[in-house]
Amino acid sequence: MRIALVNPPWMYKRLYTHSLYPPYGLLMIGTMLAEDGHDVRIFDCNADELDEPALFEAVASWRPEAVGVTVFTDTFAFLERFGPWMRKELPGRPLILGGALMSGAPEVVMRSCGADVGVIGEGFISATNLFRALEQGESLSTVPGLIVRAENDELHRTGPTPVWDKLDDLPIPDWELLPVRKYIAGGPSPYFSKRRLQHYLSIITTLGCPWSCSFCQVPSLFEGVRRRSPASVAAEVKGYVDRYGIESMYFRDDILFRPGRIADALAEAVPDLQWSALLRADMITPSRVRRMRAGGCREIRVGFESGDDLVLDRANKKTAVADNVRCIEVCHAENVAVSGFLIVGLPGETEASLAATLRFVEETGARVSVHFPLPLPGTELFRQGLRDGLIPDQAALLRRFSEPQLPGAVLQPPPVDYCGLPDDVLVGWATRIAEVGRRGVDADEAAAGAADHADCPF
Ligand code: B12
Repeated sequence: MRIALVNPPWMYKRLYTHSLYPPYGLLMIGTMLAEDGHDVRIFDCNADELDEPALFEAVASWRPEAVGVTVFTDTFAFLERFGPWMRKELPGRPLILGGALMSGAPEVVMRSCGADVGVIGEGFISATNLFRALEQGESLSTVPGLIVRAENDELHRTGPTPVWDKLDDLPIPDWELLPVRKYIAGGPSPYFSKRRLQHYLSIITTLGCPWSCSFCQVPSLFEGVRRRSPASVAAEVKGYVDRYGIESMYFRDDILFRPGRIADALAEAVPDLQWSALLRADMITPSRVRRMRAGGCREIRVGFESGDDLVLDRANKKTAVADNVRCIEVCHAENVAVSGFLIVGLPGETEASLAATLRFVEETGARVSVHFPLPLPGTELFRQGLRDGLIPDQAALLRRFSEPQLPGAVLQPPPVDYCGLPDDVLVGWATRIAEVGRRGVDADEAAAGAADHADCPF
Protein backbone atom coordinates (compact mmCIF):
# COMPACT_ATOMS: atom_id res chain seq x y z
CA MET A 1 0.00 0.00 0.00
CA ARG A 2 1.15 3.55 -0.69
CA ILE A 3 1.11 5.23 2.70
CA ALA A 4 1.78 8.91 3.46
CA LEU A 5 2.74 9.58 7.08
CA VAL A 6 2.49 13.19 8.24
CA ASN A 7 4.39 14.98 10.98
CA PRO A 8 2.28 18.17 11.18
CA PRO A 9 3.76 21.66 11.63
CA TRP A 10 4.44 22.43 15.27
CA MET A 11 2.61 25.30 16.82
CA TYR A 12 5.12 25.34 19.67
CA LYS A 13 8.01 25.93 17.32
CA ARG A 14 8.97 29.16 19.04
CA LEU A 15 9.67 27.15 22.17
CA TYR A 16 12.04 24.83 20.36
CA THR A 17 13.86 27.24 18.10
CA HIS A 18 17.34 25.85 18.25
CA SER A 19 16.87 22.27 17.46
CA LEU A 20 14.94 19.78 15.39
CA TYR A 21 13.12 16.97 17.13
CA PRO A 22 12.40 13.84 15.13
CA PRO A 23 8.90 12.34 15.16
CA TYR A 24 10.21 9.13 16.69
CA GLY A 25 6.89 7.25 16.91
CA LEU A 26 6.15 8.01 13.27
CA LEU A 27 9.67 6.96 12.32
CA MET A 28 9.18 3.60 14.05
CA ILE A 29 5.77 3.07 12.46
CA GLY A 30 7.17 4.02 9.04
CA THR A 31 10.09 1.63 9.47
CA MET A 32 7.81 -1.24 10.40
CA LEU A 33 5.32 -0.59 7.60
CA ALA A 34 8.13 -0.37 5.04
CA GLU A 35 9.52 -3.67 6.34
CA ASP A 36 6.06 -5.11 5.88
CA GLY A 37 6.24 -4.29 2.17
CA HIS A 38 4.38 -0.96 2.02
CA ASP A 39 5.54 2.04 0.03
CA VAL A 40 5.98 4.59 2.82
CA ARG A 41 6.82 8.26 2.69
CA ILE A 42 7.05 10.58 5.71
CA PHE A 43 6.07 14.21 5.14
CA ASP A 44 7.99 15.97 7.87
CA CYS A 45 6.67 19.52 8.10
CA ASN A 46 9.25 20.56 10.67
CA ALA A 47 12.52 19.38 9.22
CA ASP A 48 11.42 20.15 5.66
CA GLU A 49 9.76 23.43 6.67
CA LEU A 50 6.48 22.65 4.93
CA ASP A 51 3.61 24.97 5.80
CA GLU A 52 0.06 23.70 5.41
CA PRO A 53 -0.46 24.63 1.72
CA ALA A 54 2.92 23.09 0.82
CA LEU A 55 2.11 19.93 2.78
CA PHE A 56 -1.34 19.57 1.23
CA GLU A 57 0.10 19.94 -2.24
CA ALA A 58 2.96 17.50 -1.58
CA VAL A 59 0.63 14.83 -0.14
CA ALA A 60 -1.96 15.19 -2.92
CA SER A 61 0.61 14.98 -5.69
CA TRP A 62 2.13 11.80 -4.20
CA ARG A 63 -1.32 10.14 -4.51
CA PRO A 64 -1.27 7.98 -1.38
CA GLU A 65 -3.76 5.18 -0.82
CA ALA A 66 -3.89 6.01 2.90
CA VAL A 67 -2.69 8.86 5.09
CA GLY A 68 -1.50 8.59 8.69
CA VAL A 69 -0.95 11.57 11.00
CA THR A 70 0.90 11.65 14.30
CA VAL A 71 -1.16 13.67 16.78
CA PHE A 72 0.60 15.49 19.61
CA THR A 73 -0.40 18.20 22.03
CA ASP A 74 -0.61 20.97 19.45
CA THR A 75 -2.10 19.11 16.46
CA PHE A 76 -5.83 19.50 17.09
CA ALA A 77 -6.50 22.66 15.06
CA PHE A 78 -4.41 21.28 12.19
CA LEU A 79 -6.62 18.17 12.10
CA GLU A 80 -9.75 20.30 11.94
CA ARG A 81 -8.38 21.67 8.65
CA PHE A 82 -6.64 18.54 7.35
CA GLY A 83 -9.67 16.21 7.69
CA PRO A 84 -12.02 18.25 5.47
CA TRP A 85 -9.19 18.85 2.98
CA MET A 86 -8.60 15.10 2.69
CA ARG A 87 -12.30 14.35 2.17
CA LYS A 88 -12.28 16.80 -0.74
CA GLU A 89 -8.92 16.11 -2.36
CA LEU A 90 -8.38 12.44 -1.59
CA PRO A 91 -11.92 11.05 -1.38
CA GLY A 92 -12.20 7.43 -0.30
CA ARG A 93 -8.66 7.34 1.11
CA PRO A 94 -8.59 6.46 4.81
CA LEU A 95 -7.30 9.00 7.31
CA ILE A 96 -5.55 7.23 10.19
CA LEU A 97 -4.41 8.83 13.42
CA GLY A 98 -2.01 7.86 16.19
CA GLY A 99 0.11 9.52 18.88
CA ALA A 100 -0.20 10.80 22.44
CA LEU A 101 -3.06 13.28 22.07
CA MET A 102 -5.04 10.87 19.93
CA SER A 103 -4.53 8.15 22.55
CA GLY A 104 -5.61 10.36 25.45
CA ALA A 105 -8.86 11.59 23.91
CA PRO A 106 -9.65 9.28 20.96
CA GLU A 107 -13.31 10.17 20.47
CA VAL A 108 -12.79 13.95 20.65
CA VAL A 109 -9.80 13.85 18.30
CA MET A 110 -11.46 11.51 15.78
CA ARG A 111 -14.58 13.70 15.68
CA SER A 112 -12.53 16.83 15.11
CA CYS A 113 -11.54 15.78 11.61
CA GLY A 114 -13.77 12.89 10.56
CA ALA A 115 -10.84 10.44 10.66
CA ASP A 116 -11.58 6.82 9.77
CA VAL A 117 -9.33 4.97 12.21
CA GLY A 118 -7.22 5.76 15.25
CA VAL A 119 -4.50 3.70 16.88
CA ILE A 120 -4.83 3.94 20.66
CA GLY A 121 -1.56 3.81 22.61
CA GLU A 122 1.47 2.09 21.16
CA GLY A 123 1.17 1.17 17.51
CA PHE A 124 3.94 -1.34 16.82
CA ILE A 125 1.54 -4.26 16.47
CA SER A 126 -1.82 -2.61 15.85
CA ALA A 127 -0.60 -0.28 13.08
CA THR A 128 0.99 -3.19 11.24
CA ASN A 129 -2.19 -5.26 11.56
CA LEU A 130 -4.35 -2.30 10.59
CA PHE A 131 -2.57 -1.63 7.29
CA ARG A 132 -2.49 -5.34 6.43
CA ALA A 133 -6.26 -5.48 6.97
CA LEU A 134 -6.82 -2.34 4.92
CA GLU A 135 -4.75 -3.71 2.06
CA GLN A 136 -6.65 -6.95 2.05
CA GLY A 137 -10.02 -5.23 2.35
CA GLU A 138 -10.73 -6.98 5.67
CA SER A 139 -12.89 -5.59 8.46
CA LEU A 140 -11.01 -3.51 11.01
CA SER A 141 -13.35 -4.50 13.80
CA THR A 142 -11.26 -7.61 14.48
CA VAL A 143 -7.97 -5.65 14.77
CA PRO A 144 -7.46 -4.81 18.47
CA GLY A 145 -6.11 -1.49 19.72
CA LEU A 146 -8.12 0.74 17.37
CA ILE A 147 -10.98 3.18 17.33
CA VAL A 148 -12.91 2.80 14.09
CA ARG A 149 -15.59 4.92 12.43
CA ALA A 150 -18.54 2.78 11.31
CA GLU A 151 -20.79 3.37 8.27
CA ASN A 152 -23.31 5.17 10.48
CA ASP A 153 -20.50 7.48 11.70
CA GLU A 154 -20.41 5.97 15.17
CA LEU A 155 -17.02 5.31 16.74
CA HIS A 156 -16.17 1.85 18.12
CA ARG A 157 -13.16 0.70 20.09
CA THR A 158 -11.87 -2.70 19.07
CA GLY A 159 -10.34 -3.95 22.31
CA PRO A 160 -7.12 -3.66 24.27
CA THR A 161 -3.96 -2.50 22.52
CA PRO A 162 -1.51 -5.32 21.88
CA VAL A 163 1.84 -4.76 23.53
CA TRP A 164 5.30 -5.37 22.05
CA ASP A 165 7.02 -7.36 24.79
CA LYS A 166 10.73 -7.35 24.04
CA LEU A 167 11.87 -3.91 22.93
CA ASP A 168 15.24 -5.34 21.86
CA ASP A 169 13.37 -7.11 19.06
CA LEU A 170 11.97 -3.92 17.55
CA PRO A 171 13.56 -2.98 14.24
CA ILE A 172 16.27 -0.32 14.20
CA PRO A 173 14.59 2.86 12.92
CA ASP A 174 15.27 3.62 9.27
CA TRP A 175 16.41 7.22 9.63
CA GLU A 176 16.55 7.58 5.85
CA LEU A 177 12.74 7.88 5.96
CA LEU A 178 13.35 11.31 7.51
CA PRO A 179 15.69 14.03 6.30
CA VAL A 180 18.24 12.53 8.67
CA ARG A 181 21.12 14.80 7.75
CA LYS A 182 19.03 17.82 8.69
CA TYR A 183 18.42 16.26 12.08
CA ILE A 184 22.09 15.51 12.61
CA ALA A 185 23.15 18.96 11.46
CA GLY A 186 20.14 20.62 13.08
CA GLY A 187 22.40 22.30 15.57
CA PRO A 188 22.93 21.49 19.17
CA SER A 189 19.82 20.97 21.20
CA PRO A 190 19.02 23.96 23.38
CA TYR A 191 19.40 21.61 26.28
CA PHE A 192 23.06 21.08 25.51
CA SER A 193 25.79 23.55 26.04
CA LYS A 194 27.08 24.52 22.62
CA ARG A 195 30.53 23.38 23.62
CA ARG A 196 29.55 19.90 24.46
CA LEU A 197 27.11 18.05 22.27
CA GLN A 198 26.71 18.45 18.54
CA HIS A 199 25.81 16.26 15.56
CA TYR A 200 23.45 13.96 17.35
CA LEU A 201 20.61 11.55 16.82
CA SER A 202 17.87 10.57 19.27
CA ILE A 203 16.95 7.24 20.78
CA ILE A 204 14.25 5.94 23.13
CA THR A 205 15.10 2.90 25.22
CA THR A 206 12.08 2.65 27.54
CA LEU A 207 8.32 2.60 27.22
CA GLY A 208 6.14 3.34 30.24
CA CYS A 209 6.87 4.61 33.74
CA PRO A 210 6.36 3.09 37.20
CA TRP A 211 5.49 6.44 38.79
CA SER A 212 2.23 8.30 38.29
CA CYS A 213 2.78 12.04 38.50
CA SER A 214 -0.49 13.94 38.20
CA PHE A 215 0.61 15.91 35.12
CA CYS A 216 2.17 13.11 33.06
CA GLN A 217 0.45 11.03 30.41
CA VAL A 218 3.09 8.35 30.04
CA PRO A 219 1.72 5.72 32.50
CA SER A 220 -1.62 5.75 30.68
CA LEU A 221 0.02 5.78 27.25
CA PHE A 222 2.18 2.67 27.48
CA GLU A 223 1.44 -0.48 29.42
CA GLY A 224 3.90 -1.49 32.16
CA VAL A 225 7.53 -0.52 31.95
CA ARG A 226 9.62 -2.08 29.19
CA ARG A 227 13.31 -1.43 28.66
CA ARG A 228 15.96 -2.25 26.13
CA SER A 229 19.14 -3.97 27.21
CA PRO A 230 22.24 -1.75 27.47
CA ALA A 231 24.03 -4.01 24.96
CA SER A 232 21.39 -3.54 22.26
CA VAL A 233 21.29 0.21 22.90
CA ALA A 234 25.07 0.47 22.54
CA ALA A 235 25.01 -1.62 19.35
CA GLU A 236 22.38 0.66 17.79
CA VAL A 237 24.32 3.77 18.74
CA LYS A 238 27.53 2.32 17.35
CA GLY A 239 25.69 1.73 14.06
CA TYR A 240 24.87 5.46 13.91
CA VAL A 241 28.43 6.45 14.70
CA ASP A 242 29.75 4.17 11.96
CA ARG A 243 27.16 5.20 9.40
CA TYR A 244 26.60 8.88 10.08
CA GLY A 245 29.67 9.92 12.04
CA ILE A 246 27.54 11.36 14.85
CA GLU A 247 29.35 12.71 17.89
CA SER A 248 26.51 12.69 20.40
CA MET A 249 23.31 10.97 21.33
CA TYR A 250 20.20 12.29 22.96
CA PHE A 251 18.29 9.79 25.12
CA ARG A 252 14.67 10.89 24.89
CA ASP A 253 13.31 8.52 27.50
CA ASP A 254 11.19 10.31 30.08
CA ILE A 255 13.50 8.62 32.57
CA LEU A 256 16.64 6.82 31.48
CA PHE A 257 16.61 3.67 33.57
CA ARG A 258 19.87 1.87 34.42
CA PRO A 259 21.99 4.85 33.26
CA GLY A 260 25.13 3.36 34.84
CA ARG A 261 24.86 0.13 32.87
CA ILE A 262 24.05 2.01 29.67
CA ALA A 263 27.09 4.24 30.27
CA ASP A 264 29.32 1.17 30.71
CA ALA A 265 28.05 -0.36 27.46
CA LEU A 266 28.55 2.92 25.57
CA ALA A 267 32.05 3.39 27.01
CA GLU A 268 33.01 0.08 25.50
CA ALA A 269 31.22 0.36 22.13
CA VAL A 270 31.63 4.09 21.35
CA PRO A 271 34.22 5.56 23.74
CA ASP A 272 34.22 9.05 22.17
CA LEU A 273 30.46 9.54 22.14
CA GLN A 274 28.85 12.13 24.42
CA TRP A 275 25.24 12.06 25.50
CA SER A 276 22.41 13.69 27.40
CA ALA A 277 19.41 12.14 29.13
CA LEU A 278 16.47 12.78 31.44
CA LEU A 279 16.53 11.30 34.95
CA ARG A 280 14.77 11.63 38.28
CA ALA A 281 16.53 13.58 41.01
CA ASP A 282 16.33 10.65 43.43
CA MET A 283 18.34 8.47 41.02
CA ILE A 284 21.37 10.74 41.33
CA THR A 285 24.26 9.55 43.48
CA PRO A 286 27.93 10.53 43.17
CA SER A 287 29.04 7.05 42.11
CA ARG A 288 26.32 6.74 39.49
CA VAL A 289 27.03 10.18 38.01
CA ARG A 290 30.77 9.42 37.93
CA ARG A 291 30.03 6.21 36.05
CA MET A 292 27.72 8.05 33.67
CA ARG A 293 30.31 10.75 33.00
CA ALA A 294 32.96 8.10 32.33
CA GLY A 295 30.55 6.62 29.77
CA GLY A 296 30.11 9.96 27.96
CA CYS A 297 27.20 11.67 29.78
CA ARG A 298 27.64 15.44 29.69
CA GLU A 299 24.22 16.71 30.71
CA ILE A 300 21.13 15.49 32.48
CA ARG A 301 17.71 17.05 32.70
CA VAL A 302 15.40 16.58 35.62
CA GLY A 303 11.77 17.38 36.41
CA PHE A 304 12.28 19.48 39.55
CA GLU A 305 8.66 20.69 39.20
CA SER A 306 8.58 22.81 42.41
CA GLY A 307 10.61 24.12 45.32
CA ASP A 308 7.87 23.15 47.76
CA ASP A 309 7.36 19.65 49.19
CA LEU A 310 3.59 19.98 49.62
CA VAL A 311 3.16 20.85 45.95
CA LEU A 312 5.41 17.91 45.00
CA ASP A 313 3.36 15.59 47.22
CA ARG A 314 0.07 16.69 45.76
CA ALA A 315 1.47 16.09 42.27
CA ASN A 316 2.36 12.56 43.43
CA LYS A 317 5.92 13.21 42.30
CA LYS A 318 7.55 11.08 45.02
CA THR A 319 10.64 13.22 45.16
CA ALA A 320 11.42 15.98 47.67
CA VAL A 321 13.08 19.37 47.31
CA ALA A 322 16.06 17.90 49.17
CA ASP A 323 16.47 15.33 46.35
CA ASN A 324 16.50 18.16 43.80
CA VAL A 325 19.10 20.14 45.76
CA ARG A 326 21.32 17.09 46.22
CA CYS A 327 21.01 16.19 42.54
CA ILE A 328 22.27 19.62 41.47
CA GLU A 329 25.14 19.56 43.97
CA VAL A 330 26.26 16.10 42.87
CA CYS A 331 26.11 16.96 39.16
CA HIS A 332 28.06 20.19 39.69
CA ALA A 333 30.67 18.32 41.72
CA GLU A 334 31.02 15.62 39.06
CA ASN A 335 31.14 18.08 36.15
CA VAL A 336 27.92 16.95 34.52
CA ALA A 337 25.70 19.85 33.47
CA VAL A 338 22.22 19.74 34.93
CA SER A 339 19.08 21.57 33.91
CA GLY A 340 15.46 21.05 34.76
CA PHE A 341 11.80 21.85 34.44
CA LEU A 342 9.48 23.63 36.82
CA ILE A 343 5.70 23.76 36.76
CA VAL A 344 4.09 26.86 38.21
CA GLY A 345 0.42 26.71 39.31
CA LEU A 346 -0.04 23.04 40.24
CA PRO A 347 -2.73 22.18 42.80
CA GLY A 348 -1.69 23.49 46.21
CA GLU A 349 0.44 26.31 44.79
CA THR A 350 0.46 29.49 46.89
CA GLU A 351 2.57 32.63 46.83
CA ALA A 352 4.60 31.08 49.66
CA SER A 353 5.34 27.94 47.60
CA LEU A 354 6.26 30.12 44.62
CA ALA A 355 8.65 32.07 46.81
CA ALA A 356 10.16 28.74 47.90
CA THR A 357 10.61 27.75 44.26
CA LEU A 358 12.34 31.04 43.47
CA ARG A 359 14.64 30.50 46.48
CA PHE A 360 15.43 26.97 45.30
CA VAL A 361 16.52 28.30 41.90
CA GLU A 362 18.52 31.18 43.38
CA GLU A 363 20.30 29.12 45.99
CA THR A 364 21.18 26.14 43.79
CA GLY A 365 21.98 28.12 40.62
CA ALA A 366 19.73 25.65 38.79
CA ARG A 367 19.22 26.07 35.06
CA VAL A 368 15.47 25.77 34.63
CA SER A 369 12.67 26.40 32.21
CA VAL A 370 9.28 27.27 33.65
CA HIS A 371 5.98 25.87 32.46
CA PHE A 372 2.31 26.00 33.44
CA PRO A 373 0.28 22.84 34.06
CA LEU A 374 -1.23 21.43 30.87
CA PRO A 375 -4.28 19.27 31.53
CA LEU A 376 -3.33 16.50 29.11
CA PRO A 377 -6.03 13.90 28.47
CA GLY A 378 -5.06 10.70 30.25
CA THR A 379 -3.58 12.48 33.29
CA GLU A 380 -4.86 12.96 36.83
CA LEU A 381 -4.84 16.73 36.24
CA PHE A 382 -7.23 16.24 33.35
CA ARG A 383 -9.52 13.99 35.36
CA GLN A 384 -9.48 16.51 38.20
CA GLY A 385 -10.31 19.30 35.74
CA LEU A 386 -13.32 17.32 34.47
CA ARG A 387 -14.47 16.45 38.03
CA ASP A 388 -14.23 20.06 39.17
CA GLY A 389 -15.97 21.45 36.10
CA LEU A 390 -12.83 23.31 34.99
CA ILE A 391 -12.95 21.72 31.51
CA PRO A 392 -16.46 22.33 30.23
CA ASP A 393 -15.57 21.67 26.58
CA GLN A 394 -12.82 19.17 25.74
CA ALA A 395 -12.57 20.13 22.06
CA ALA A 396 -12.18 23.80 23.03
CA LEU A 397 -9.38 22.87 25.44
CA LEU A 398 -7.52 20.81 22.82
CA ARG A 399 -7.95 23.61 20.29
CA ARG A 400 -6.43 25.98 22.82
CA PHE A 401 -3.38 23.68 23.03
CA SER A 402 -2.81 24.27 19.31
CA GLU A 403 -2.66 28.04 19.49
CA PRO A 404 0.68 29.28 18.18
CA GLN A 405 2.86 30.12 21.14
CA LEU A 406 4.50 33.45 21.72
CA PRO A 407 8.25 33.78 22.10
CA GLY A 408 9.00 32.51 25.58
CA ALA A 409 5.80 30.50 25.45
CA VAL A 410 6.60 29.17 28.87
CA LEU A 411 5.03 32.36 30.10
CA GLN A 412 1.61 31.83 28.51
CA PRO A 413 -1.12 31.87 31.17
CA PRO A 414 -2.40 28.42 32.11
CA PRO A 415 -5.49 27.17 30.28
CA VAL A 416 -7.05 25.81 33.49
CA ASP A 417 -6.81 27.29 36.98
CA TYR A 418 -5.67 24.61 39.43
CA CYS A 419 -4.64 26.73 42.40
CA GLY A 420 -6.85 29.80 42.60
CA LEU A 421 -4.08 32.35 42.04
CA PRO A 422 -4.86 35.01 39.41
CA ASP A 423 -3.13 34.61 36.02
CA ASP A 424 -1.12 37.81 36.37
CA VAL A 425 0.27 36.67 39.74
CA LEU A 426 1.30 33.29 38.31
CA VAL A 427 2.80 34.89 35.22
CA GLY A 428 4.70 37.37 37.41
CA TRP A 429 6.26 34.61 39.51
CA ALA A 430 6.97 32.43 36.47
CA THR A 431 8.75 35.34 34.78
CA ARG A 432 10.95 36.02 37.82
CA ILE A 433 11.80 32.36 38.33
CA ALA A 434 12.58 31.90 34.63
CA GLU A 435 14.86 34.94 34.62
CA VAL A 436 16.88 33.62 37.54
CA GLY A 437 16.89 30.13 35.99
CA ARG A 438 18.41 31.48 32.79
CA ARG A 439 21.49 32.93 34.44
CA GLY A 440 23.45 29.70 34.42
CA VAL A 441 22.63 29.21 30.77
CA ASP A 442 23.69 32.70 29.79
CA ALA A 443 27.01 32.25 31.55
CA ASP A 444 27.50 28.91 29.85
CA GLU A 445 26.64 30.22 26.39
CA ALA A 446 28.82 33.30 26.85
CA ALA A 447 31.73 31.05 27.73
CA ALA A 448 31.06 29.04 24.60
CA GLY A 449 30.85 32.18 22.43
CA ALA A 450 27.48 30.95 21.26
CA ALA A 451 24.92 32.82 19.20
CA ASP A 452 22.02 34.65 20.76
CA HIS A 453 19.55 32.28 22.38
CA ALA A 454 17.02 34.94 23.30
CA ASP A 455 13.88 32.90 22.64
CA CYS A 456 15.12 29.70 24.05
CA PRO A 457 14.03 28.50 27.49
CA PHE A 458 17.45 26.95 28.09
C1 B12 B 1 10.53 13.28 22.67
C2 B12 B 1 9.34 14.01 23.23
C3 B12 B 1 9.17 15.33 22.87
C4 B12 B 1 10.03 16.02 21.84
C5 B12 B 1 9.48 15.70 20.43
C6 B12 B 1 7.95 15.58 20.38
C7 B12 B 1 7.38 15.06 19.08
N1 B12 B 1 6.23 15.60 18.69
O1 B12 B 1 7.90 14.18 18.43
C8 B12 B 1 9.89 17.51 22.25
C9 B12 B 1 10.98 17.86 23.24
C10 B12 B 1 9.90 18.53 21.14
C11 B12 B 1 8.56 17.47 22.97
C12 B12 B 1 7.81 18.58 23.15
C13 B12 B 1 6.58 18.55 23.79
N2 B12 B 1 6.06 17.52 24.45
CO1 B12 B 1 6.81 15.76 24.46
N3 B12 B 1 7.43 14.00 24.64
C14 B12 B 1 8.43 13.37 24.13
C15 B12 B 1 8.49 11.93 24.69
C16 B12 B 1 9.46 11.94 25.86
C17 B12 B 1 8.86 10.84 23.71
C18 B12 B 1 7.99 10.75 22.44
C19 B12 B 1 8.27 9.45 21.76
O2 B12 B 1 9.00 9.44 20.80
N4 B12 B 1 7.77 8.32 22.32
C20 B12 B 1 8.08 6.97 21.86
C21 B12 B 1 7.23 6.61 20.66
C22 B12 B 1 7.54 5.19 20.20
O3 B12 B 1 5.88 6.68 21.07
P1 B12 B 1 4.81 7.61 20.34
O4 B12 B 1 5.42 8.82 19.80
O5 B12 B 1 3.63 7.76 21.23
O6 B12 B 1 4.39 6.72 19.07
C23 B12 B 1 3.72 5.47 19.20
C24 B12 B 1 2.20 5.57 19.21
O7 B12 B 1 1.72 6.79 19.74
C25 B12 B 1 1.78 5.33 17.79
N5 B12 B 1 1.79 6.44 16.85
C26 B12 B 1 2.32 7.66 16.93
N6 B12 B 1 2.08 8.36 15.82
C27 B12 B 1 1.40 7.58 14.99
C28 B12 B 1 0.88 7.83 13.72
C29 B12 B 1 0.17 6.82 13.08
C30 B12 B 1 -0.37 7.08 11.72
C31 B12 B 1 -0.03 5.57 13.72
C32 B12 B 1 -0.79 4.51 13.04
C33 B12 B 1 0.49 5.33 15.00
C34 B12 B 1 1.19 6.34 15.62
O8 B12 B 1 2.73 4.38 17.39
C35 B12 B 1 4.01 4.72 17.92
C36 B12 B 1 4.81 3.45 18.12
O9 B12 B 1 4.23 2.62 19.09
C37 B12 B 1 7.02 11.76 25.16
C38 B12 B 1 6.80 10.77 26.28
C39 B12 B 1 6.79 9.35 25.74
N7 B12 B 1 7.44 8.48 26.42
O10 B12 B 1 6.22 9.03 24.72
C40 B12 B 1 6.63 13.18 25.54
C41 B12 B 1 5.17 13.62 25.33
C42 B12 B 1 4.69 13.09 24.00
N8 B12 B 1 5.28 15.08 25.27
C43 B12 B 1 4.33 15.69 25.85
C44 B12 B 1 4.20 17.10 25.94
C45 B12 B 1 3.13 17.62 26.87
C46 B12 B 1 5.03 17.95 25.22
C47 B12 B 1 4.95 19.49 25.14
C48 B12 B 1 3.56 20.08 25.09
C49 B12 B 1 5.76 20.07 26.30
C50 B12 B 1 5.67 21.58 26.40
N9 B12 B 1 4.97 22.08 27.44
O11 B12 B 1 6.18 22.26 25.57
C51 B12 B 1 5.70 19.75 23.83
C52 B12 B 1 4.77 19.69 22.60
C53 B12 B 1 5.49 19.74 21.29
C54 B12 B 1 4.84 18.91 20.21
N10 B12 B 1 4.43 19.52 19.14
O12 B12 B 1 4.72 17.71 20.31
C55 B12 B 1 3.32 14.71 26.42
C56 B12 B 1 2.25 14.53 25.35
C57 B12 B 1 0.91 14.90 25.67
C58 B12 B 1 0.00 14.85 24.47
N11 B12 B 1 -1.21 14.44 24.73
O13 B12 B 1 0.35 15.17 23.35
C59 B12 B 1 4.18 13.41 26.54
C60 B12 B 1 3.39 12.09 26.45
C61 B12 B 1 4.96 13.50 27.87
C62 B12 B 1 4.18 13.36 29.13
N12 B12 B 1 4.97 13.28 30.17
O14 B12 B 1 2.99 13.35 29.29
N13 B12 B 1 8.26 16.22 23.38
